[in-house]
Amino acid sequence: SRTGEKQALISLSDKKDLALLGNGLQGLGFTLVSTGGTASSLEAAGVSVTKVEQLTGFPEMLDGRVKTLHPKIHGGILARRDMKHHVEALNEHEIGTFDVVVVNLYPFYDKVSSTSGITFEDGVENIDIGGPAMIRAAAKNHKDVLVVVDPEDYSALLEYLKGDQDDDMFRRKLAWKAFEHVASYDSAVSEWLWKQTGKDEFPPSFTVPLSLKSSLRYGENPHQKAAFYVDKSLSEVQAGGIATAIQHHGKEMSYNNYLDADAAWNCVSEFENPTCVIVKHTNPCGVASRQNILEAYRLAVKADPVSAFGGIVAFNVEVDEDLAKDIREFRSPVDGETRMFYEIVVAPKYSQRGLEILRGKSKTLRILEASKNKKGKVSLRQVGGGWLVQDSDDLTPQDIQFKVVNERTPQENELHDAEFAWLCVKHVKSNAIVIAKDNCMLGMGSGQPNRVESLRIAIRKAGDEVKGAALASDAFFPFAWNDAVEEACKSGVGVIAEPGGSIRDNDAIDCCNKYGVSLLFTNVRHFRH
Ligand code: 93A
Repeated sequence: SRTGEKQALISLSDKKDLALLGNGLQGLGFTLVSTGGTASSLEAAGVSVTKVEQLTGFPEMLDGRVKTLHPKIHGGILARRDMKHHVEALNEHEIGTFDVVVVNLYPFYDKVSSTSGITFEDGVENIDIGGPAMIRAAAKNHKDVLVVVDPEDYSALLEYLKGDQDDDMFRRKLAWKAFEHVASYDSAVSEWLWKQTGKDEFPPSFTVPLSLKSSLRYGENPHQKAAFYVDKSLSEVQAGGIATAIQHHGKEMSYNNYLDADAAWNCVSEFENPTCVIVKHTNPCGVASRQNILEAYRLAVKADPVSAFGGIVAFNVEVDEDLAKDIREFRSPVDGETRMFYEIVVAPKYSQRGLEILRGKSKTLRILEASKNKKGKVSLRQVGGGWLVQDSDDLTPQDIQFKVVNERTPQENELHDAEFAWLCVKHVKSNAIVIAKDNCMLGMGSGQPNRVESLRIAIRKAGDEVKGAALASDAFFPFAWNDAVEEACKSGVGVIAEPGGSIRDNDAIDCCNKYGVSLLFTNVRHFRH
């Protein structure tokens, strides 16, 4: 090969749209140089190609570990075209330049996170060395080399090459994307290696490879810029949750929409029976489980129709025709007239008719189809100058013992109500109080800086139905007499569930004995700050 000839270097694991790329480049007069597998695929697509080994005079060796690591490749990428002695060196060693480098890497994260599992040796073999070297070299020399790592960019590349305008910003953008590709790749490798040291507990490796999913119109408020990133450390099959949800209809998701949809989806996903959760500002304001999901939906709205208006409605079962009709038509229990309005509906599935009907409710209603969140992930929160990391709160009532600590043994149904309230309270911002009965949340108090205030709000919302209901508190009661426990007892609840552990636990026990209320200690706290 001679300098001056237009050459493109192509080495791809993901061969998507390779024919389009190869034919496009060939049509533009490029000579294509490729590694073994890529060369075979190009030939199969009718594109003529020079093998890397023909260029280097070396075979691909060491089981492919050394394919492209050669001065004839790297010299051709890295040489500065504007420096005389660089050009002279190329001529002296008969090295041709590359104007285009298209590489994507061994599918490392899919391999190591595949459910079938792979051996340590296989994992190591999947660490790509030559690919990142070419990508980094081309990105460094982006002034003269166009570097592409994403099949989505093939058309833009070909369009660019067809034109005769040079555009530094286009080149820089490709270089940025190239380094991002390599960085997230290396993050995945380091995270996996960290786990192989047996230290997959804490602290976890901090290289969460992120990839930009979309820019958002704005953040929490219109004057804040915002964007949404997805966690690339999991393969698509493994990743669940709101980040991978499919949007079938409606206005673009906003920053707050993502937060609220996440809260609603996380909460509803925890219930076994058909359940509806309605969320407002990340707090559930209505939760109900019923064998009949229509009933559950109506009860969840009725729990607090004022809050539910404009909320996020989540289901853990399919939205079928009947349910969709009800979501469309149901009138606010506040005035019996106004149709309920929602920002988002989230569900694991929609029947075809169900989806059609919901689409007809409004142009803006966002309809999301989500798959279950994976347990055992870490949660990250930002504070000024740093990040806090913790295991996600995966405990459910099934993992917890509800221990009766006073004289009154609760009825079977009261115990069940306490467990239901417990699952709800876990998803409410602290200080959190939930009152529930018969698989339905009747009232909740959230986010108040003292527990008594949250309790009063919950009792007020539950109204007359509080009698005989279960009350759950996300943390223990610091005081009992003339305080939250006594107010709860006086309201008429039948059972109280709380973690216990206060130095005044005995006051809480005595107080519940006096009023004939059952007291359960869970030994587990569900703060949510
Ligand atoms: O084993 S490597 O790290 N050694 C290399 O020299 C090398 N050069 C390219 N892997 C290398 N590659 C990778 O091979 C590329 O990143 C690409 O993902 C893959 C393409 O191989 P093939 O064309 O044989 O399918």
